[in-house]
Amino acid sequence: MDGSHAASRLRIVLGHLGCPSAVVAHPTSGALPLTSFHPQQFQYTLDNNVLSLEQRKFYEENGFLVIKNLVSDADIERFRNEFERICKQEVKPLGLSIMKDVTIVKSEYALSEKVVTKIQDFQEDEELFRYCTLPEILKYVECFTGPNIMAMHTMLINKPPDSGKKTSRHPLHQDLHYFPFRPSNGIVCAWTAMERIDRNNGCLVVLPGTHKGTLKPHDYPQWEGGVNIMFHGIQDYDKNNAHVHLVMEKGDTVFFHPLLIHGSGQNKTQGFRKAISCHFASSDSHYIDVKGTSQENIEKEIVALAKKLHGIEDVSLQDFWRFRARLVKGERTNL
Ligand SMILES: O=C(O)CCC(=O)C(=O)O
Repeated sequence: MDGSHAASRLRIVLGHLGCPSAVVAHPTSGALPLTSFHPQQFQYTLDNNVLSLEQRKFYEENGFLVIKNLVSDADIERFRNEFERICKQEVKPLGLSIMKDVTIVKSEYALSEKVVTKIQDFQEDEELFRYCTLPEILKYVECFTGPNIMAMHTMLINKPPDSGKKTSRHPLHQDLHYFPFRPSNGIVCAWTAMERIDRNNGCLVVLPGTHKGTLKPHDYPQWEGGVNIMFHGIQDYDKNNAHVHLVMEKGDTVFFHPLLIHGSGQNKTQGFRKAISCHFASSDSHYIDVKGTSQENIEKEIVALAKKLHGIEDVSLQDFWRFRARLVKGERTNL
């Protein structure tokens, strides 16, 4: 089936449904050594005078960069308010996915902030989508994607207090596993802490330098307490690689490469730990067919879910991404 046709059909089907689908640190640039870096080898960042040389070297070497205090309190307050409105179903943005923790997914609890662990695909929610268009975010994104920027994947993560089963953890993974577009160096995630986030409430943990490796096979981890839907993890990685816990204050934003191995810990507090994020890609990127690759398992899962929830058939992973993708700067040249 022609991709753009499938994507527009998906849009129509979700339009008919008209409701959310019930699916389911701070190390600063100075904190890690820059020993093995050679200036002539810039391959993960572009020339545009936004990053200092030190920041650029840091990203090249480590695959992530934290920018302190980037998003204002006022904007974060607006994102919080909109998240509450979505949870109360006062607004029902088209295409939005609402996820619940595996320990409560089958319970009768009415939708509320205490039940929703993540919302994804808020591209049709004007208020939340503002995050993806903030000039202060795009200024940094452009250092990795270049001037033609697509917002590909949006999330607001509301990590719940752990029930004791450790299901609030996010297993170590590489985001590229979910993406059928390349090149990987033209993709970057912006992830903003909506409050102070540390090891107590489940901060991000990153394995510096792993963006230089390849995409590894992912699958559900064998966790006793259960695993959340789509939380695939890497089966095999170098356990000796340094693990860095990103302690971040409200408004701090980390930009990271889609091959960087990362995850997040348990939320041991009684609060709901919030972060907002978007994966951006250069619109000059291209889609790939993931059949026959390690990404085939995630394609099958997403396609099966679409069939189960919306009765949609004949869609590929690419169709979902075409449906989500929005131009936020420059020209839509390809994606
Ligand atoms: O915010 C988190 O806990 C981690 C989110 C994450 O890594 C993801 O959803 O891919």
